[in-house]
Amino acid sequence: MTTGFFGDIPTIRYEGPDTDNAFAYRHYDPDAVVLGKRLEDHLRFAVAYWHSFAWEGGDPFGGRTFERPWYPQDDMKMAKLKADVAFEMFALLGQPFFCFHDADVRPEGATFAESRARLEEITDYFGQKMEDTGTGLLWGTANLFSNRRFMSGAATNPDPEVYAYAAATVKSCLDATQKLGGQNYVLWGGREGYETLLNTDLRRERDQFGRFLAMVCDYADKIGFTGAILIEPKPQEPTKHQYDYDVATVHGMLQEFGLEDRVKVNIEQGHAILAGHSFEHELALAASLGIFGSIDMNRNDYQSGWDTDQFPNNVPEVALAYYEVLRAGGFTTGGTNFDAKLRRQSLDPEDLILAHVGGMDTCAAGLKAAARMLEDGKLEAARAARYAGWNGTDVLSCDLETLAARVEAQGLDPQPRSGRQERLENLVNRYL
Ligand code: XUL
Ligand code: CO
Repeated sequence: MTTGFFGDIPTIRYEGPDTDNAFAYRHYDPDAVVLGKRLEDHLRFAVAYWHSFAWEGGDPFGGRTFERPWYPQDDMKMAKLKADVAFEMFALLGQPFFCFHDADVRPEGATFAESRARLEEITDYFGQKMEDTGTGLLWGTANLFSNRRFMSGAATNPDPEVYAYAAATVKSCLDATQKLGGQNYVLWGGREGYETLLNTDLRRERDQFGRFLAMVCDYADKIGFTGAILIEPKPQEPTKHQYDYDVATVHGMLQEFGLEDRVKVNIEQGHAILAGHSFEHELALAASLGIFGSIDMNRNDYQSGWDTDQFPNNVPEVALAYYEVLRAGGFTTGGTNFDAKLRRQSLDPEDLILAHVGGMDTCAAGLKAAARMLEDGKLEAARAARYAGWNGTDVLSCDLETLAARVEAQGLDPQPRSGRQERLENLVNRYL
């Protein structure tokens, strides 16, 4: 028996690019083999529980626009109805994974102990449904930013009791993630940052953050959590300045705290744009630093300058992102989480389904284009050719004086060569 929430919306299947059926995949054929791997195993799609089921359609100028049978989200009966509907959607879409925060899945209790017990109850409820449907958990995480107790941060809060409360919260969420076989655990520094430097001790807050992260890793090791621990960089919003600004900043912090081999990153498209980078820049940098983990796939509205978390719909952009993912060897524990929400006028259950259908198709088309770029090899050959001069040279092991002497002795007069950017851009367009 189903909840009936999705009415007579059929299970979404692959029908190919020519179908006229809105409720079908045009590009996402989970079983199609690309570069020796099934598309489903490449993309590893996940639904973000918070945007799809907990967010009520509010914005800074107005409240809830959606009507859902599990509102108000204040008791466990509603939490279970929400879970029933969520798993119905995973099944309709054929989504292999989902992701959640504690706050998305259970109402907060009157005490911490009650909140924890409720999380455990819903964890068991999820566990049964995951077994029945074959859905996996891509990652779990803690919401350390919505409740007013976290208004000045969690690990970086000036109040040690909040730090302790955040630690207890992360422990309960790691336990839940472990119990559900989660493949990663994500820490997004929701309010780890500052609103004004005038009241902020940067050194102290940074040390708190480092200690907190080390504690999380130690506990993950202790309980035998074999998934990856991921930090999700974001430069600002909600705070004016977030400490996990971008991939480079996070890598610096990890090195500072000796955790660069233990912690990786979950990179979100919109956060990359807010930081003044492209998504592919953040992906390529993380891969080059050995900390690439997973992605949150959405898009920002390029006019708003805000993290609008829209479903992806731009194949060329997505293709460049997956090109970096494939160059990095593809996902291991990571995957493609749709940290994307409907627009607040998209009221209907079918909007929720079609948003995911479009997002998945965009990603599938992008990944296939990226695979063609890689398979053809022209882009990588051009990159290799650009650096060919370095093959067999000892320049990197010389000192300043040796090189100075060599330049004069050999009369070196290096001639500039074209970077051939337009040629490469034209080449990319051929695969799309
Ligand atoms: C916020 C954001 C979060 C994280 C998980 O911008 O992206 O939803 O993905 O806390
Ligand atoms: Co995100």
